[in-house]
Amino acid sequence: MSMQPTAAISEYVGFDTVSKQMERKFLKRGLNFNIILVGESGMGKTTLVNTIFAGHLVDSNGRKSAQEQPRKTTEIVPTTQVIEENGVRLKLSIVDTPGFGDQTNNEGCWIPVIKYIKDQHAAYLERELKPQRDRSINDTRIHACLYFLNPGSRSLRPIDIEVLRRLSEVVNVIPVLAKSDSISLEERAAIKKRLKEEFSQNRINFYPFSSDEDTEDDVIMNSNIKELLPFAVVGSENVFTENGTTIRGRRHSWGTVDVDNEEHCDFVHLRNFILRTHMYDLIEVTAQRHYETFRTQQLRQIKELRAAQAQAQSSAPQPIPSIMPIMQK
Ligand SMILES: Nc1nc2c(ncn2[C@@H]2O[C@H](COP(=O)(O)OP(=O)(O)OP(=O)(O)O)[C@@H](O)[C@H]2O)c(=O)[nH]1
Ligand SMILES: [Mg+2]
Repeated sequence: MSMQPTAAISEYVGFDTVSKQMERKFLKRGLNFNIILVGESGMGKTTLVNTIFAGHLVDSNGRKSAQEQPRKTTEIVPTTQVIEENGVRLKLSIVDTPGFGDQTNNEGCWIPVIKYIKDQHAAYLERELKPQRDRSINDTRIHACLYFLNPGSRSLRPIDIEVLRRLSEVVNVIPVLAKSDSISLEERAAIKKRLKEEFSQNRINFYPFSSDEDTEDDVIMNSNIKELLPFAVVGSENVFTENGTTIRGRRHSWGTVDVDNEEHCDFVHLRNFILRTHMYDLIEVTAQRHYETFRTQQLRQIKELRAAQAQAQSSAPQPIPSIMPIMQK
């Protein structure tokens, strides 16, 4: 009996499908993405976030329609909702904070915000250290912090410097120049330039950070982003028709600002940056840089505390235990 000639054996073994396999798992699990809004009162924080996620959100004050004006935010309120686009599930949390920087004494006004961010890290660490860990931990760590700068100040105020420094140590900060329709294009360019100089003079290091893993494309993309900072934004939930086209914008006596028009403001750039180009990186950098720093500090402190306790116990006379450590039931 003669053997059939074998067809050429393919060298393809198929591990390249791992990306599809990962995608399926990933889609099934969904994704947590958490944003915090920080800045002076009335700077349009609530409005901007409603503009970014237009139509997907019911805001923290329980407003259902965009026609109602946003109310003053008075406490740190996380709102979570699951939104879905083409089969991708996003569990989105927006943490709105009351405006600050408008009181005569702003000392310590950032404390609740920093505490909120660190509390989420602590909660994650606690769950991660549990002997029986949950298979997936509900991630409440903040992945991006939108910091609203008042266009009327024209430069960084001492309070901005203080808060930005502290925030950028614990979270990915994205600075925005709020209500950009209130200043002319020339003023906007001048203020942006000035703020950029002040960021660097005060060594405020914003996301995106450079990394060894960056490809040439990443380097170019990130330097374009840095060039745009702070994003000059306009927020609006009002949709109207003008000359036959539907516009989301703000009407002024001198004309209409279309938030989705790149010539009018950087809103589209900001939205694309957060959602379309950098969302996954924001999540990764939070875990690998900010959370890791927190985790290392905490574990070191626990170790030092234990060493100090052990030392105190060995030098002090041992007390006679009054009860047996394990009680019989
Ligand atoms: N001109 C202009 N007005 C805006 C813009 N964004 C919001 N506003 C208006 O500014 C007012 C305050 O907006 P909010 O979104 O409530 O501001 P906030 O920062 O959330 O304020 P607090 O919750 O008090 O901290 C509202 O009347 C908005 O319609 C903008 O980009 N340009
Ligand atoms: Mg608000």
